[in-house]
Amino acid sequence: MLLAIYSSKLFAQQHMQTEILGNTESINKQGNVLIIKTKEAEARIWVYSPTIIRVGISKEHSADTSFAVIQKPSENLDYTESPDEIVLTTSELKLRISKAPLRFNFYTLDGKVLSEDDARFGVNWQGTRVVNYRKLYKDEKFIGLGEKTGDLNRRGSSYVNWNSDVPDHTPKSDPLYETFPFFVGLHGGLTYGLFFDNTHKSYFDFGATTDDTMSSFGADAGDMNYYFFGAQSVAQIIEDYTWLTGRMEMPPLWSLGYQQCRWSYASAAEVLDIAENLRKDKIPADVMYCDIDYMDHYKIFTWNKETFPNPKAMIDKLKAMDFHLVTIVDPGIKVEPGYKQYDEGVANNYFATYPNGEKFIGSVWPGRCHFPDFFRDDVRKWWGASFTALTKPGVEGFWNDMNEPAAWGQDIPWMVKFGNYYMPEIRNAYGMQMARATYEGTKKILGNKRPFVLTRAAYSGTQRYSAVWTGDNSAYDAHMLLGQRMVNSLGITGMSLVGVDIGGFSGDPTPELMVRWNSLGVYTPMFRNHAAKGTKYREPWRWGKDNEAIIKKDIEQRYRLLPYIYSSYYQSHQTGLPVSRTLAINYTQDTTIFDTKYQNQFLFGDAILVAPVESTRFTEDVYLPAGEWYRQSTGEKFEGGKAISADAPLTDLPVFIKAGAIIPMQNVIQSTNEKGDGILEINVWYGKEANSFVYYEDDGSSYDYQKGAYYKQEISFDPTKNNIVLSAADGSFQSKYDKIKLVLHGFKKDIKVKVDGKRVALTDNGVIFNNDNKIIKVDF
Ligand code: MIG
Repeated sequence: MLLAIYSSKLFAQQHMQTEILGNTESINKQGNVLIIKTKEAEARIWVYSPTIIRVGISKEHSADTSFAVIQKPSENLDYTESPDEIVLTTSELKLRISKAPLRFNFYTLDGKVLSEDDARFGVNWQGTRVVNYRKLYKDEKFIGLGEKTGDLNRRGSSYVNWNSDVPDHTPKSDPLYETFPFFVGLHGGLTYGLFFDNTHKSYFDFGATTDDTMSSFGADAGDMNYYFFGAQSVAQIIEDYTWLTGRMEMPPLWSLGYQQCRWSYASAAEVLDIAENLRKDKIPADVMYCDIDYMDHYKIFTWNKETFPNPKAMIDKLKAMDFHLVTIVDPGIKVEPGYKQYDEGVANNYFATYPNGEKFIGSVWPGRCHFPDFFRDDVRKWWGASFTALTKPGVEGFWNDMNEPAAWGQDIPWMVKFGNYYMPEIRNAYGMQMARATYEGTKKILGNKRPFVLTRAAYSGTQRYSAVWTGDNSAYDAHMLLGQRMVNSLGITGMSLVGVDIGGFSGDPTPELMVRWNSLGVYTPMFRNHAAKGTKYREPWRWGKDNEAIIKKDIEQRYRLLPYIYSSYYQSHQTGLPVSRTLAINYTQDTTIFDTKYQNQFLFGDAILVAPVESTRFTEDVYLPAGEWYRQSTGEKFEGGKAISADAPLTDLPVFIKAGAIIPMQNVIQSTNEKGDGILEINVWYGKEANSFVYYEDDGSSYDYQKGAYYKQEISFDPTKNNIVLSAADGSFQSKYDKIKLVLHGFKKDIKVKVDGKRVALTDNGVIFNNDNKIIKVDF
């Protein structure tokens, strides 16, 4: 008898159990939360906004914390109850909850299905592992998840989130460095979003392995905690998601210029030499980087006394040439008594430990290292204050690397503790918390100056603190295209300021690939040339005179476009809409844009369509969505809704302008410090439909814009009224452009133009007038 009980226990231990969320046992409203209990778990439902409903299903209801979410639920919670179901309604959405078994099904107000639980399996557990199976619709597509390999449409693919250092990853590798558990589903002409806010190792399957009947998402542990977004456009879903998780502040203008990096410029002399060369060859640039070799034995917050003997003198010289310096920091603090950060960290118990309290040691660049516990407020403050070692001599940008966190061997023991958390619970948020510490600390030190922070590892919400780049890519064409898809995908998940290593980190690009990739870099939100140790030098003049001329011309175009780009960042700051936008944002229902042939194309800001092209191809099929388009370089006009064959020589990436576009530009300057000729060139491309653009400007470096020191002007084009109107500017900032030049593209040849009622002659299709900060009306 005893033996029988004993062996059945053993049996239970050896075999995994599956528990499926069962029947409702009680329903309770407590304030603004609806609580539904079943035998297995407890579900809580909150309404965050009319288009955002949160469902939290938990076995134990641990503390309700989030690294991502910055909003509180609303007070509204309206529902009705019948014997079979609970129906929760907002002004935009309906959530029908079936009671037995407990399942969650979302509809539009007029009853169209957005997303339903799989009636059989819904939410279920195996041990601590929790999964939600949802119905998969025949035509359903999926986009999102941020930095992921694969196609734009993620249908038929599965992914894992587990922040990892993956040098030499391929266009198929997964997981990579960052975790953004947010996707958008598209079916039947409808849209919805879903954010699974759980930092454990997580899993998404978009019909890859369930005979095309279910999609699923889940995690190794933690709650089934998700936010459902029911807005009926991808742009509105992104706006809602970034309302929930935060938006970026205005970036320093200099960070939008050309950035020159290498692992590593080995000495102050070399850094200065590269900067001087950029100026000598008149290649516009704003940023130089120091990678890990500027440090003394890779000790964070130190300088190598031999190779960088006088950092301030070096940075002063860079500043005199209008360069800003970004330096790298890694999380690993070298175990070395006498080293300030080590001593302070040990004295205050700032480092991660084993369960017995012993400090964890992992090996990285400095050798044996401890790892700061960035989940603690006091540790973040300490880390942030340490940046004075870099800010004192004048560093203004802070590059956070290796924060997955990486250690040689790559698998930090799961029993390592960060405060009360074991590593697997929060690994995916470590990099984000490091970037947060860096951002909050340097912002405090720099006073009213905007720091630039760049991080490799990230979690949802990182846009509040930092830019990201896509890690160690490689110098071949497929990687260039993959990088573009990742940039576009990161944009869906709230990350607007995003870059890839232009040229490919590992390996050596051919001159053609370098030139091509640089021309794509013009239209990459963050434009940084970077390369690994051991590769050939990558700077614009290393490719022969002819190639240098192309690279230079393309970088000049980036600087010409900065007024448009900066205004696009203002949109990201205001609405969360990214600067690089997959066509799935504006042309969601056009199935052709998901064709793998066209899936890398994107809109850069509102109106510039860019088609990435491999370096070995000199004509390319480009799909132009509905509407009319102009080739930027030739002005040739095309009817959209079809693919065209576009010339694509290395000198001319296929770039198209949407009819009706309003694109503010400026003359070529060598850096964002330079004032230029004082003329804001507003390009209007004729179209049949009215359009408007919000032009935005501020000092580009301080937070005064948050107190009204900006210049904001609406520019509208109306072909039915034959006019273009510039509104008076909003805000207290004085524009740096004292003249405006209006340039008309695609208008009738013999057009007559009046500015504020007075006839003026067109020169080079343009009219020029003073920027007196009053309404200006141009009739044509
Ligand atoms: O183990 O700092 O992704 O951009 O140049 C490699 C050296 C560490 C990885 C980063 C890369 C950087 C490199 N780092």
